[in-house]
Amino acid sequence: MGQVLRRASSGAHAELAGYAAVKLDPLEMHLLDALRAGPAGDGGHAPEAEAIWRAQVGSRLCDLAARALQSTGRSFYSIASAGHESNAAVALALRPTDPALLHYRSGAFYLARAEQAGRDGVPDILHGVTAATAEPIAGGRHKVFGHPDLAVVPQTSTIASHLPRAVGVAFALDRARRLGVQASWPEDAIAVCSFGDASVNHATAQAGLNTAAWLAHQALPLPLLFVCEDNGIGISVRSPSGWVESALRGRPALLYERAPGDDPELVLETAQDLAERVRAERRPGVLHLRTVRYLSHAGADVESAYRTPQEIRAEWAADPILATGRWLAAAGKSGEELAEDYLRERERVLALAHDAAQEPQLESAEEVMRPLAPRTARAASPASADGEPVTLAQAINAALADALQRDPSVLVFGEDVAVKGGVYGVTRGLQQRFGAGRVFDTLLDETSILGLALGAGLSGFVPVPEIQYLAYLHNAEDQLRGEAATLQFFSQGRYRNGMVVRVAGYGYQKGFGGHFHNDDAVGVLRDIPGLVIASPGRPDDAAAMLGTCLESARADGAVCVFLEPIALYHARDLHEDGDGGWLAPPSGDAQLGAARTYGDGEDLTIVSWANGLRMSLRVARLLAARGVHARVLDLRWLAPLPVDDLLREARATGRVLVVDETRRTGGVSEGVLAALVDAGFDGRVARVASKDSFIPLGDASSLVLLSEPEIEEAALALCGAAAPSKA
Ligand SMILES: Cc1ncc(C[n+]2csc(CCOP(=O)(O)OP(=O)(O)O)c2C)c(N)n1
Ligand SMILES: [Mg+2]
Repeated sequence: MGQVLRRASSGAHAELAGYAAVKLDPLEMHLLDALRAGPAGDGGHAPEAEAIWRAQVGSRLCDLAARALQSTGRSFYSIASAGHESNAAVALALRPTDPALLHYRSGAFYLARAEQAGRDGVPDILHGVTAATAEPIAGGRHKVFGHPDLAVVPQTSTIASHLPRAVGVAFALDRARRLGVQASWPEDAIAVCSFGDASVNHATAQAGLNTAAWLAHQALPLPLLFVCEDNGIGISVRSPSGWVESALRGRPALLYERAPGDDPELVLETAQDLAERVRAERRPGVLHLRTVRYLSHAGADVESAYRTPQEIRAEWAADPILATGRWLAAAGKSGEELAEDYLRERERVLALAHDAAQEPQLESAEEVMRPLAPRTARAASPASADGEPVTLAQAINAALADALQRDPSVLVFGEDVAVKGGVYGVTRGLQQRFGAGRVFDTLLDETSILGLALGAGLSGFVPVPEIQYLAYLHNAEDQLRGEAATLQFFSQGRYRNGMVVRVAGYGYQKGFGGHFHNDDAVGVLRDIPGLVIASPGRPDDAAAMLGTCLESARADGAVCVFLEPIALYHARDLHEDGDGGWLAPPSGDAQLGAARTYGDGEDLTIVSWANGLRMSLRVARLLAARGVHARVLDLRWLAPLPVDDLLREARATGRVLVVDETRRTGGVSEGVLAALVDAGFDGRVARVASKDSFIPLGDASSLVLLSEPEIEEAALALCGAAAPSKA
């Protein structure tokens, strides 16, 4: 029996050191006693039970090793999979190439899948626990389950935040096949995501489940297996009896099956049946896996504060390892053999834990940050050179058409983008031209729109989702911040989700719409590590910058936000009515992170972007008439800020006025001023910005938005010239 259940033995036995003495946990003692007491059956062969046993025991022992390491300060994260280990059977019901986005208690799933692929996953988990650089996916940045060769994509610890992405992965699977795009997964793969019972209530989980059902309701293919690992509790709060089932069962478009975690054989059978249906019918299903939770919520959680000892002990009888032991016993293993096997594996895992604690951790900020999505100074080859002069909206439309034409993996989607062509006509005609497979309307949920992009980007597409207004990005922001921007960081670039998120934003819509259509909150984007923020004001820049963003998404996996000034979409003129000064052919050159300079005035450098650029150019002309010669620097990129260009133009005049249409607090000008100070710029500096207010309806909007007279006044003051008369 030992031969059947043994893994390759580690040479680490010799280094057991202090860990050899780790006392048996009462949970282990119960397990061993119960195993030994069990009757042996008639004999036979149960290879799946053996594989499940190995994964379950390995996972449980990793949990216990994490505790032992924590007691000596060598573990940094000890949230256990203990009690959930029947999820190993779910892994066996799937293929090791099926993309998996796992719950933090899916350790046995991970080990079972690793073994399917011929890998011992125990060191992977232990290296995660000790934040060792040897950990195969995050390299010491987080304790996750993930591996590039196992199609296991690492997840953050933000509960349920991976469900919208999982929907996106499943969506991409069949869309890739339909469009002939090379996907990251086999054509007949299905996606799987697991999560806890309390997490079902989270808005993000609801978004994922709802979007899956919304797609399936329309008979769109969505091969996704949701696995709810229901231990009945979320930290200390119990899920109301029957609630999880009613919340998961109540969606007719989703298949639903439940399985008891203390019957791994039934879990396997149920998961196999359900996975087969999901695979064959290309429709989503929910496996409701009832489990127990051992070893408290996590390391620092004192379970006795909310559960009685009797209650805790009562769950020991439902130990999934014991259940698999009984399955094996029925196939002829003796209880003593099983107990011995457990103890031998215990010794091996503790030795590996000891080894893991000796492994190096990350040692420099540079090392930590290396896998952040790179912001390479790329520039797309300029689009059609000498076209007709067009508006900003037309230029973006042309650039999208160009991208769709050139690259079959580009997808354009969002609310109202397809049939209507966007609220402002920016995507008009694209669906007719490129088809509903590539340009499509989504449901009304920004979290799900970004989730589709996250999954599609991960699967080989270059998604271009649209967020209709900046104000509506905020309720979905974690999908960008916590998910999109972190993927390369937590996977050392082995998984990527390059995308270009188009967002319509900023104020100046002549009183229309109030705050929710005139939002200026870009601070929420500027601090996201690795995120690229492009914000063009002019048509030529917009086309070129969109091309650059797409190239960065494709080549570097860059996550780009393309922030479009609504008020300039249809602007034609710059100084006078009919001058056509804001029209330009949709060509140009826009290297990532490179600003653009207008004029060579030597008295003052005005630094701005988007609506502020147009206002600044207009003010510069007024200033010239008063003998003050300004040059205007269009930042164009809010992240990375074009610091070199900024310094060059600042030093050329010695005076800088930052014209910031966003709010004074948290606005872009704070970053510009800080960059000047950091670089030791010793000239004169001032800024003007919009007020720290939400933007009201009607004419009152002009009371809080930055105006041209304010810019002019500040410029003159900075240059020591007389202010214009207010007449
Ligand atoms: C968005 C978010 N809110 C709160 C938390 C803190 N938190 C971590 S685990 C957890 C409970 C989750 O319970 P459940 O979904 O049942 O999973 P379980 O831990 O029981 O497996 C909470 C509240 C979090 N990680 N993410
Ligand atoms: Mg729970």
